[in-house]
Amino acid sequence: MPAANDSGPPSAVEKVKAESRLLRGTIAQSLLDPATGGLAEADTHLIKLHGSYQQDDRDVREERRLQKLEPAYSFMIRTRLPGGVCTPQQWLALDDLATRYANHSLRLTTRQAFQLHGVIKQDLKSTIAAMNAVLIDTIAACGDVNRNVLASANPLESRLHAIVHDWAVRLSEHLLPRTRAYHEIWLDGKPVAGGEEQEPIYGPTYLPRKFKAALVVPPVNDVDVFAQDLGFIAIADPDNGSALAGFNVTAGGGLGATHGDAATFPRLADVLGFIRQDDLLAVAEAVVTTQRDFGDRSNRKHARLKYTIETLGLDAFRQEVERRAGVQFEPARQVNFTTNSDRFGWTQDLDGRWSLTLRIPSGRIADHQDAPMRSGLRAIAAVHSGTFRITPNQNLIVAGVAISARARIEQLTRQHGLTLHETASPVRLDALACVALPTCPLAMAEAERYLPDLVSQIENRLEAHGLKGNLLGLRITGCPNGCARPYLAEIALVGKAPGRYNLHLGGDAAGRRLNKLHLENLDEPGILGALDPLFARYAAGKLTNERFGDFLWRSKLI
Ligand code: SRM
Ligand code: SF4
Repeated sequence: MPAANDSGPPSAVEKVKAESRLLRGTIAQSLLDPATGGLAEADTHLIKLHGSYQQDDRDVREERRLQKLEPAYSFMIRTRLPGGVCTPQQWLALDDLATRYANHSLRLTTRQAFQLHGVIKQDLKSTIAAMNAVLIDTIAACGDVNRNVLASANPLESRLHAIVHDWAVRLSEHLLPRTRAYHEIWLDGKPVAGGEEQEPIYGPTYLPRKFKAALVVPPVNDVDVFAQDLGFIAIADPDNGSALAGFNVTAGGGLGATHGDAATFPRLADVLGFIRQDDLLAVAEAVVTTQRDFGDRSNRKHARLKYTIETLGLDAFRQEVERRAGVQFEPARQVNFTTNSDRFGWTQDLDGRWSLTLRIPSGRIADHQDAPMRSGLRAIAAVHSGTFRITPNQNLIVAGVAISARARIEQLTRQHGLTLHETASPVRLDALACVALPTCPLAMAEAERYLPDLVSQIENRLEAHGLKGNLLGLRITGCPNGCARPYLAEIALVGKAPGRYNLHLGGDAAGRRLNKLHLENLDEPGILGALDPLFARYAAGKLTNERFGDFLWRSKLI
């Protein structure tokens, strides 16, 4: 095997990690510094591995600059929640923290986690400690480590879902950092004596870049497995559909890109082959350590596993993983994915109980005048005895509802405007938007705040062409980093500048195909003007049940 793929000296972040004493840095001191609402520069990198980002309110950034004030610093906190499952008690605790310390909203993310926004430095420790008190941690939710592990959303749906969910939890635990820094800083844990601690999987500088893993149960590809660094596609036993034969393993997916930099690109994962389920942890660890040793530590824009695989070559990468894991990949098994969307409304679980999938626009749980969603979910949590499950499409499943409780929960959803799953158009139900402004420092344009209006405009155009009830996947992000996985959507808008977007077209309905850049730097009239004639062609020429993205490719319109 060739040596690591570094293209120059280690990046500044590598130096920060190396000098951090396993993620301690000076975070504890930074938290106590009254002179600023922010952290010391090096600590802003390290705190990500503890599950938090320093941000500032971009809506008031310029005003504060003119007043010669420092930016309005606050912190986003992200949970680690393998497969997105929490209890009603945990829900109520997070909801309470949103009121006490954050901006009165909870944000469900595209990786089945919660985010709190707007927590000030003085409240950071209390908030993280309160989360841990209800057994929700934030370690490794962000930063250069394995992040929250995704799993197909409803473990109660079949025995296979339950097995796969258990594997997601085991994988997440297996790849957790072993440093005690988190406990020392946030939970008043006793300091560890020098030399006692080790990071057996990561080593002292962790990974070159973020790392993401997902497990999926076909035919629903809700986790968008081909967008992940590492994926496990569950293969049912051919003789017993509720038993797990093993997994097809995928590697090297990733979506982040930079406008105008052809060396960065979205990439679908390759399939490495099939493994037995007992080999999952060994294979995962081998992929992680291969990336640890061969990933580019000099250029962070070239440091994800997808670039490591491009540089090494897929065969060499596969052989290295086999050697490290002591596992030979068998030929991949046949798999069929039909959709990457959620299925809304009530479904019955394996054990006879019921689950209700609710549409949460952009995953934002807040009280709006016409839809007091947060209050509604709090009321549901107070009477619910099952679990809540966040989907990778930012929606929410009220899971494991006893038949006797169904009517009460149904009534609460109606009282609180949680009924979009019954009233919204297919395009509105499926649409994803990343957070973007005002909290995301990388946003070039609006996403979450623009989505409702944008969808209304697109609904009008669809209706004009008789396509009102059509299924259509729309995703929007405020920059090319891809947090709402836009490059897999039939229609995607990727922020370029305030009010301006690149238009990508042609993803499929199941997250197996990247879309294509169609037009650049469009304002809203430009976007609608580009889509309108394509909708007209689609209405006139589509085959029965043919999706818009498929039609565009077949008709050579993109
Ligand atoms: Fe993301 C950075 C939000 C899922 C690719 N992402 C960010 C940051 C932290 C901005 C920053 O670095 O300062 C955003 C915080 C905004 C805010 O105010 O909350 C952010 N990403 C999100 C979330 C909340 C979007 C959402 O609307 O749900 C998702 C949180 C997931 C979680 O719970 O862990 C989120 N981000 C994703 C995904 C989708 C996925 O993982 O399936 C991707 C594309 C897949 C991938 O990683 O390739 C994604 N986020 C990025 C990137 C580009 C990485 C790259 O390889 O270039 C960045 C920028 C970076 O890392 O430098 C980024
Ligand atoms: Fe921020 Fe860009 Fe991610 Fe949107 S896609 S949350 S704008 S980093």
